[in-house]
Amino acid sequence: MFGREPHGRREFLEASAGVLICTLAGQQVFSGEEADLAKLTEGVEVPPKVAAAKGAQPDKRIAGEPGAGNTVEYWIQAEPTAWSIVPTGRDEMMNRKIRTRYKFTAWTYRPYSRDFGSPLAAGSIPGPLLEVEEGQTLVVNFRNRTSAPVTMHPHGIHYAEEMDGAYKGAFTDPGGFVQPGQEFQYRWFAQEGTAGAWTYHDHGPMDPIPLYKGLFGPLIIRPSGATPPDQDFFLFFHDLQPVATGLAKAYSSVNGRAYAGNTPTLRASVGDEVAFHVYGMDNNFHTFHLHGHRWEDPGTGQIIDNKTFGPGDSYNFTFTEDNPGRWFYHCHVFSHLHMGMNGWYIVT
Ligand SMILES: [Cu+2]
Repeated sequence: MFGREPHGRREFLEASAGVLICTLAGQQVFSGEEADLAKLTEGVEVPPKVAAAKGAQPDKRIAGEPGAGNTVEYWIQAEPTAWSIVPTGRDEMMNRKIRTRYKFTAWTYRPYSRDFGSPLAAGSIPGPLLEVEEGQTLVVNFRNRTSAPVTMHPHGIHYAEEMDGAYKGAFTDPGGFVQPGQEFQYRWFAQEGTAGAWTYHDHGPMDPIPLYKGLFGPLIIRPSGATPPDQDFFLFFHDLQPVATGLAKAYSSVNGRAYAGNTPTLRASVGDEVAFHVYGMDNNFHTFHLHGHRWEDPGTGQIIDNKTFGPGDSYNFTFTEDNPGRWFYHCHVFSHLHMGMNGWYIVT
């Protein structure tokens, strides 16, 4: 394991990892090459409560939950998806061709119709927007078609311990260890006081590698009866590292894509009420910077145009659009910016 040729410094910076041994998924792996999750899984013991449950579904309701009829239900399957990080093959910010490889097999949360009848969309990074109002129960029927135990763990919403979707070693509940081919029904309650933009992501025993491969998505809880803004943008800032992609180089990406023209091109019109929901979904701190604009930071009341956020954060702000043009949004950490963490915001 230790006899490898070291990468050159340039490669090291580009990969921001190189061949380092690090602990991921509770085991030591080379951060500079793709982790073999099926193989790593062989070394993981099935937790006792998971083995005892034999696939039976717990029915865990939160006190105060309304009855049936006030439930929003989704069918979501975790599955491998062929994914291109740079579909145009170009970086529009620097007007250049990308010459390194940028395709890999992602793991995605893919939405299906009732009872997993048929897919509603292609698998994507991030997964589908889960939408619910305060006072409603969110039920997610989850099926795992990847090669490792994975889960869905939500932020912000209210849930019983059994619905946490987190691996906890010997204390793991069945929802925290959904094995390949198995299903689990998560039940989460959007009680009063949970309104906001949140995330859901894998929190299984291989954490964080399945998340690094794309298993995360947005969850929004709106106040009851609230009208959505004219534009609602959900942007995940995250690295796609060799340990997750098998590619030689790391990409700094927004929603699984790198470089303007590949990352989401956002569009709005003057007068629109515009809401941004920006997430940190890797091991880094990022900033959100938007050209030609400024807004009141909800936390401090200051007028700003650049905001730092960290792993697991969701940063939310709104403004009324007043400035037409072709603008950039990007992370202001320069290495991230130039490894692809930038995109267009076009206002007409
Ligand atoms: Cu960044």
